[in-house]
Amino acid sequence: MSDTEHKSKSPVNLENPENTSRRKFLGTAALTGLAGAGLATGLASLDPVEAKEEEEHEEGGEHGKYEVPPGQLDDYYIFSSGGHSGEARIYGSPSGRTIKRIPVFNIDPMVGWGITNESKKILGTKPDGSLKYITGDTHHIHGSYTDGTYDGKYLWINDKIHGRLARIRMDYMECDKITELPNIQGFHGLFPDKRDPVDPKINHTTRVFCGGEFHIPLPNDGRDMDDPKKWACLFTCVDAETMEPRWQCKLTGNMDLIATSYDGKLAAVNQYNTEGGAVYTDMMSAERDAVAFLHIQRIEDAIKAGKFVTIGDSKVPVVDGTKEANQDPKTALILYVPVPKNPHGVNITPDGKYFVSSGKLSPTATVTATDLVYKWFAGELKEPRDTVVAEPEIGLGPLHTGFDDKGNAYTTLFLDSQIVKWNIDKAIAQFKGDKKAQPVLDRIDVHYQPGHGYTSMGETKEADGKFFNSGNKFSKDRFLPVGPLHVETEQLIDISGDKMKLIHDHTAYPEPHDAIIVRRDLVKTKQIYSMDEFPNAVKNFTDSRVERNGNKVTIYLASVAPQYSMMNFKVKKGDEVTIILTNHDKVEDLTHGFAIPKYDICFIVNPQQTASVTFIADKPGVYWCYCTHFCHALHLEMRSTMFVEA
Ligand code: RUQ
Ligand code: CUA
Ligand code: CA
Repeated sequence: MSDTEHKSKSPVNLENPENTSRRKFLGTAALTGLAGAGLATGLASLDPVEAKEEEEHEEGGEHGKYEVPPGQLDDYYIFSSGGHSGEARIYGSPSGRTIKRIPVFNIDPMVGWGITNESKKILGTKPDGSLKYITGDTHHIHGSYTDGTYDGKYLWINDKIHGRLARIRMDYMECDKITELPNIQGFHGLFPDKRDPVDPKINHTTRVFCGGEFHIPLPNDGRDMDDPKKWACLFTCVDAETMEPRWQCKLTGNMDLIATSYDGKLAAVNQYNTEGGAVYTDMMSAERDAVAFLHIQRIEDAIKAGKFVTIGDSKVPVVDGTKEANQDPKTALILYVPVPKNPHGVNITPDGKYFVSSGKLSPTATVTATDLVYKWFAGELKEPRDTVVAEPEIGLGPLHTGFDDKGNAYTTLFLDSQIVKWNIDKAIAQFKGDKKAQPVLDRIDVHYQPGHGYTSMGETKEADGKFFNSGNKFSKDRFLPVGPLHVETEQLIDISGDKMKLIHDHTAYPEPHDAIIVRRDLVKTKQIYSMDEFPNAVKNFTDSRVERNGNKVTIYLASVAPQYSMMNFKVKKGDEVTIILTNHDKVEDLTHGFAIPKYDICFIVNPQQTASVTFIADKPGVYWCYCTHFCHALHLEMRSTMFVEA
């Protein structure tokens, strides 16, 4: 691609940010039926040709400035969800290079996730030993906090399909625990608390909050199937260390995304289906839905006081957070703040003062003040809406908001295919009646239909105002055509100046949602395992052996490039065979693989790691076990032979 072509793809017509032609076109189409029809028209009307024309009069771009030359490292990690691939991903930023894919809910034969006994134990199995689920849908990934910023210990990520929460330990960047939440379908938003909600001395993450999006009968065992009025959604609090659910709370309406306050005391959730609708027309019937604020200490006090029920087989206490049960602010567990219909996204400003939720079907963002939320809980405000301090019009289809360090917000506009930069103080002034206040400062086109957007360190008190990443849901013409399935576009935007500048596009295999941008100095990984972490490690080469116990056979194997510790081993047809392999290489990056043809075995062992597999030797014959991971000049020769005697 030539230099001029690069340049033509940079920032937008800023002369009159409110009125670019495409925006107008889409805007009118979308507004004609802001709900269902509008969404459809807005999408269909954006054809690549029209978008190209729009770019002709764009200018700017200092591409080289952001390049990460060969041998240089990126300044940031981006930890991203992988959508219905079921995985998590790590990119470097600003380069956009993919550094790692972390299998979580999916199977990954490269590393052996879902194949080794260790990973199966984390994933969960049926009584016959096969995996309970092989699918997952990750949307939201967030890190653990100490003192309001990332401490590099854990990441948490959701599985929307089966209602599971997974934890990734950040030293090895591997999933170490998965918890299935009871009585949940459509587990969508999650957020860790930023400090203990109850004990002010504990200034790090202690709990992870999980929102339930789909109403279901409680318990979902065949009862109440014809009576959606009885279905409900639960909010779940999971212990950050043990990963056990601590409690659940029943809400009126559903939960979409979650944000937590910097003082640890509040969790906010946006609700698009306060109607409790079972079909989408019902879900859009109310003019207003809500952002709900959960008072964590009051909920936990209620549990201590025994005011809870349990549901079905679950032992987890469930408190009643419904509207009817929480009329008196002074005792209410939850504040429901009405906001324009079907909101999406809720995010807190880095100074902790405001929660911002977007309209989705309304061209507005709603700003709620944290201190006013506490005033409501103290009984000092008349109406829940009195906590709202601004509701600026920002554009069509607003979804997610990121923040810089200067009091500005950056919101993705799905229908407009833009990012809008707006100032929170100006929005508040406008809401108070200042007619001259212009909250919207800038707009930039993105390609196309952005879903998530997030800023560098923007979910911490150390927001640095350098970058915004736009996670676009449609790439259309941005990359070489590869058949019907398009890759997604992630676009990096420089937000350090007055005007946003598009830096580059990178591809993302479908389909990332939320992500966080973390300064690299906050992440400290270990490059080599410690052999002691594996109770089953084959610690000495001389420990290599075949051990038989009835028809159960254990093969103790070790590896040092380019060989396995046994040239061959023998088992009998019908044996249950467990192979334990410890990699004795200590050199960083010296990973070995282990594959057995026809037995569907493939996994790796990183330096000093132990992994094991168990299978039934049901096919007699000679089977070459070989190293799959390039490790040595004699990598192809690195083999062992399994003889299965008939
Ligand atoms: S939600 S755009 Cu999970 Cu916005 Cu993905
Ligand atoms: Cu060991 Cu390749
Ligand atoms: Ca609704």
